[in-house]
Amino acid sequence: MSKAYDKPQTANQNILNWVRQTADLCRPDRVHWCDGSEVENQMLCDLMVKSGTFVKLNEKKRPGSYLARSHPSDVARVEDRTFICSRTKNEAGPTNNWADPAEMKQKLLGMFNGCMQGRTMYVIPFAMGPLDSPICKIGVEITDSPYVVVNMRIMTRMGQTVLDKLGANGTFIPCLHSVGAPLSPGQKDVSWPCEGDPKNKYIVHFPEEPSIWSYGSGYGGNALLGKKCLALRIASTVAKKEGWMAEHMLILCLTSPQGKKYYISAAFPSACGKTNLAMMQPTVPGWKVTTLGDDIAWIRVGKDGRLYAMNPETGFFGVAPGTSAKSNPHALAACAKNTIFTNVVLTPDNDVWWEDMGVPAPAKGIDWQGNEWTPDNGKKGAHPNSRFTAPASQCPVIDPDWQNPEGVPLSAILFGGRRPHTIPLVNEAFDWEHGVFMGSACGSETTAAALGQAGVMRRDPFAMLPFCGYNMGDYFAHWLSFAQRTDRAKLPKVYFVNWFRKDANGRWLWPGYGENSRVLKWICERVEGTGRAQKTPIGNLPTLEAIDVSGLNLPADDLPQLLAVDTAGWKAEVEDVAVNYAKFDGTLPKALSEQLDGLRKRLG
Ligand code: SAT
Ligand code: MN
Repeated sequence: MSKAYDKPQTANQNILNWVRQTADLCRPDRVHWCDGSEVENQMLCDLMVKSGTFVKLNEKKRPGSYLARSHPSDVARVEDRTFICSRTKNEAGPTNNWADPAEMKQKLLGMFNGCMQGRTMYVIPFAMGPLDSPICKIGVEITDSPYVVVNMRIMTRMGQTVLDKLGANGTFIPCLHSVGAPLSPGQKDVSWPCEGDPKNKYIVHFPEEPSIWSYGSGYGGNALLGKKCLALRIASTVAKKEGWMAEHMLILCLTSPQGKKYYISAAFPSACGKTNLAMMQPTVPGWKVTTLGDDIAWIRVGKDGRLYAMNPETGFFGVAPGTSAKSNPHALAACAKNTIFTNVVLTPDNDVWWEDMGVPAPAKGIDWQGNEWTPDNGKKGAHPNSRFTAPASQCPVIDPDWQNPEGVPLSAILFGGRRPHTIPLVNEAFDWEHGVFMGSACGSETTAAALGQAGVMRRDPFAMLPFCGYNMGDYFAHWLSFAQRTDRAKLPKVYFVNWFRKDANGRWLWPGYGENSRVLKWICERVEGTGRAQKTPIGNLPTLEAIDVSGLNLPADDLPQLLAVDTAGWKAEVEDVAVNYAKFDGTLPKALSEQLDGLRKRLG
């Protein structure tokens, strides 16, 4: 390790003290302060190639890019090992794992004691949001994983510029991470060190402090602490206090043939197509989509009373399988260089491949577990939650305002999920309260983004079930409060969309991807007051002629099915939402139980 980087370039006593205390606790062999430079990045990548964590990809085909393979037990977020340690259980609410903060801290102090022996401790100063944004938040992640450092460099603004911004007196959110695999003297390291026992993994949030402690996993949202831990769980608690919102949403700009811009944010659960929608290539002639973010939006009331959304991240941590020239050409372009791939197939020419990439599988390759693989061996080559970490700046349709410190004014907010039945293609809320009801009633089939069974329908309000850092009943109330925080007429219109409908035989009813622009076009027309809709018991649905399906060759029956009100299905939906609402006994806002009753009555 180059000595030149070991000297902290900061006079901030809070950071210096915390780093010293943490080094005393974790007892690493070395401490490295990350400056975020190109030289440092290259040094770490070379180090990981040497240690076997990284495979350098073909420099001609995939410049500056690497492949990592995780331990088979460490492939996704661990929701059952994620804790919100607020003062009381009630503050964490019925949807979070809670543990007493003092007891949890004691337990963690024991686990972190000596946990970095034989390793280097990296200090990563990082910012979520442009440094000059009024809601920019600064964190410092301490980690023993160089893989985390190079990923954080893509996903956040990281390094010396952040220390400079903090100055001597600035405050930051401490984020402590360890893979939980100390090395005894002479012990040989493995390519993906982590805690082997799933029950010893801990992703812990202390919202009072605030601080984050993560132990045992090196993967994604468990380890890149700026993302779900800080920018969603902790930020949601800060946002509640400060009067803004931290949401699991993409942000896109749709430009009409007349050149008018409509900014739209959309909340879908993990691995339900946020990245694809954020970068979509519209099939409707004359319309254009540009991308501002694919996962997280921080939203606040702007000076003009409209809601402004800002992406706190600088990269995409996207699901690889299914990403193809058809589904998302711009994501493919974004990961053409300077990208880290995790758990995909290595091809014989040292490039990457995954299922449904839209190119033929290599005759043989190395699968995500490091074994020889052929397309006919009956196993998936890439893990279903394999990922690419790519700089947002490399997306060919990145929006010119994606780093605007003020964010962009929202015309519409979308909610959605994977729902094979009942939920129509698109449904417009009657008003803000009905829109908040729609968000609170979100459900989706589970995906491989979290450990556990995929394909099971669960309620995932606002796509925030795994990410809300406090009592979700209070979170619903916070959403409702925006009707009082600004002039209602300035609030974005709210929609529920569902690209995942199937017919009785399991056939997809809607082609999705770029064709979703047809739905977005209708939404813009509604914003303008020109789009046609009919009032139904569940919301304002487009009339059959209102969605532009020219050139689509949709079977005649499909659009009517996609836009029908399935009364029996909706009655079952209402009762299922009621079961979920019952969890929030005491904190469920009255406005939402009234919404549910209203819907029940309208369905007859
Ligand atoms: O949480 S991750 O960043 O690993 C991915 C996701 O679930 O959205
Ligand atoms: Mn996500």
